[in-house]
Amino acid sequence: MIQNKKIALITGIGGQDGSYLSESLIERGYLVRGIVRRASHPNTKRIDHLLTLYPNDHEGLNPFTLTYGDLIDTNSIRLALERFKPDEIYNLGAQSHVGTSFENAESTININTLGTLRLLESIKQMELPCRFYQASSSEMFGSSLPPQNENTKFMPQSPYGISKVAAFHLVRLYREAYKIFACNGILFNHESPRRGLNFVTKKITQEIAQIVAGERSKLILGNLDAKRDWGFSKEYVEAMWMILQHDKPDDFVIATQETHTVREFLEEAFSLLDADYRNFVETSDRYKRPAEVPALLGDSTKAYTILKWQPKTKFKELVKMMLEEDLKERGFTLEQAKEKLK
Ligand code: NAP
Ligand code: F7E
Repeated sequence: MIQNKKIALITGIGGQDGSYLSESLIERGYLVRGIVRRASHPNTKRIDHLLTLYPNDHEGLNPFTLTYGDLIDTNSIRLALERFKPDEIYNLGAQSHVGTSFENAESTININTLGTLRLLESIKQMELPCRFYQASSSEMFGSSLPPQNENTKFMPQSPYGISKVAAFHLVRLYREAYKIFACNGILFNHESPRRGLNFVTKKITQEIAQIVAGERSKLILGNLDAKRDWGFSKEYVEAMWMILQHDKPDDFVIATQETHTVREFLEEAFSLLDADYRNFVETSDRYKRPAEVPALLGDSTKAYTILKWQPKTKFKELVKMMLEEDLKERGFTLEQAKEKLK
């Protein structure tokens, strides 16, 4: 705390959620501090607007400051904690792609599970009086039947899911054994125009925009029958903050309580352009996973009852927002895009 300003440290600050959370916390008057990995090419595209507003060349009361660090590097984590002395830590850093986790299982578990352990152990050893948020995931439920809530059994179906289950239990253990204010937000899929390019929603809306712009003719996808509960990232980061403001540390499911197949996402997106997805979409085994999570549908009654958190943006609005944004980037409105696909 500096002059009554709370300090929040975010890992994964350059990711989809990290960027929205940074904006939200700065608006609430926090001093936001972030850990980014050193990269050979800039990995801060989603937060460059904040770096322009608040240049990274001084610290003190600057609302936004970054430091290099890595969840696989304990020393870098310790240094960041010692330097910033955060009141709240949001652990959003992860190898977050489920498909990739089958091929990069070891690094996924190193970053997602051991990275969480490195943070918790540092907090414990340093006796840091902070609150800790862990980005847990609906992927932990795996093949458990929907609807899923805080009491549903974890049956993960990927190295990613397993990495998050182990991290979930570490958070619970450090809360109970060492009285650390550590919480799990079990968030169902959440998307936005800032979503990474190889997640299915963004892949669909971006590649439709490319078809409209004449840059490609087909969209090639994997399993179209998987069901997901898709919400809007900007609203989900509010839930993260609310979880840490609650008077006791606890775990919460965050979801829209609606589920749709990938096929329905395609149907909705193409119908906004008066087009039939079947004319533009092919499937390939290349994008299918060795094991799949068939259906996710969250029951977020606990978050609604205790935190009063509720999503506003539902499926249709989300599809439209993402498609419009990708079309806009290529200079098209929905109406102009319709003409192009005729
Ligand atoms: P994202 O866009 O993939 O962002 C992940 C961030 O983690 C990136 O900034 C990435 O940096 C960083 N990172 C990766 N490896 C790191 C390492 N070794 N050390 C430090 N930082 C590292 O993910 P997101 O969608 O914002 O999700 C945020 C968190 O919520 C993740 O933990 C994810 O697993 C979890 N989650 C997401 C969803 C969802 O639907 N979005 C649902 C449930 C849970 P680089 O740019 O350098 O790669
Ligand atoms: O896949 C199917 C795929 O990669 C959704 C992450 O944020 O949410 C996300 O994980 C579904 C799956 O997200 C393609 O098989 C079909 O059934 O967009 P996704 P995800 O795997 O649900 C959870 C909650 C997280 O925590 C994760 O970090 O779509 N699908 N065809 C495809 N998926 C991709 N990526 N690409 C395809 O071509």
